[in-house]
Amino acid sequence: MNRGAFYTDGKMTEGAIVIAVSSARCRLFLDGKEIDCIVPSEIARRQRSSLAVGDRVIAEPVDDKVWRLITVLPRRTVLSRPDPLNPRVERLIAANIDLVINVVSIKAPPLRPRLIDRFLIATQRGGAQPAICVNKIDLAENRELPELQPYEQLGIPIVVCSTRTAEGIDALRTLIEGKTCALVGHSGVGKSSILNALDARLQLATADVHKKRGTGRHTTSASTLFDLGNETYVIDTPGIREFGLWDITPESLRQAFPEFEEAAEWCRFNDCTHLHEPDCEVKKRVERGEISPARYDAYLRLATESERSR
Ligand SMILES: Nc1nc2c(ncn2[C@@H]2O[C@H](COP(=O)(O)OP(=O)(O)O)[C@@H](O)[C@H]2O)c(=O)[nH]1
Ligand SMILES: [Mg+2]
Ligand SMILES: [Zn+2]
Repeated sequence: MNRGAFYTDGKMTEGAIVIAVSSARCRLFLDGKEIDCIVPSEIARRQRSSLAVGDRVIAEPVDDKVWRLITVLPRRTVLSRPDPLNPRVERLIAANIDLVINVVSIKAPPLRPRLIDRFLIATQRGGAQPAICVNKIDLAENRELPELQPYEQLGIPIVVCSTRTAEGIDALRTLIEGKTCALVGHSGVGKSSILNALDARLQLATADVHKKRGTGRHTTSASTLFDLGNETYVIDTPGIREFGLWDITPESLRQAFPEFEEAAEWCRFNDCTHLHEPDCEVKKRVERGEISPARYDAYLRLATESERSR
């Protein structure tokens, strides 16, 4: 992994990684210690797009307690989405992640597989690998999950788990081992509970802990990176209701549906969008059930939507 390297007291130290970001400050992991770091105003001003959890940085000590951030090192991958208030602005969710795990739950909130398509696009565009984690399987009346079949066919790892029964937690551990991962998904699906199940030392607040205290629903308010040991890092993120499409072109949207690729070679037009052209092989295969109609529907919806937002 690409690490930050820098000098302290004339000796080189490596591995400063951003574990949390707040206004004008961030927390760093450095040589196994957590340190407080000042974010200079020119970086802070653009903070949402210029500094993220998972970033590797160069920093220098100000005194024995506080450090100052100097540079953010180039990123291997990013996970970003448009700023909800200004869709033209990219907002980073995490940086340098190997694996983005979309956590969904069987119930409370219910499984809405269509959101997975957007998540896949956002992941693919940022350069990380995707995975799907289906939590709360203890609440399932039926363990068959036909909705997830198209994703399984795409070769996306799917882990079914429950933090109540501990089913699937070991499989999840194997999946994330040695990687930097981000848990993303709706609030309430169990992201923080999964982190607690992976490492009991974390004791992160989850929804019902706060309910008992009567302080209302707890929501993880900012992304935080946790070191699970053995080069395994997991980022807990606040609930993300959906991934907006940021700066997406018709070509990049088509690339996000790799199952269309082979069929597209047989479309009458080279630049077929598979929306309204005659002799479109993609549409024919959808009719024959060879390409998942649910995935084609998702493509249709995303294509019309990105056309509108252009
Ligand atoms: N039945 C069931 N409930 C769970 C499971 N995992 C988490 N929960 C509950 O779901 C709620 C939301 O969990 P939380 O971890 O805060 O979700 P987050 O918002 O995604 O971080 C809490 O009340 C948890 O106790 C599970 O596997 N089964
Ligand atoms: Mg949470
Ligand atoms: Zn076509």
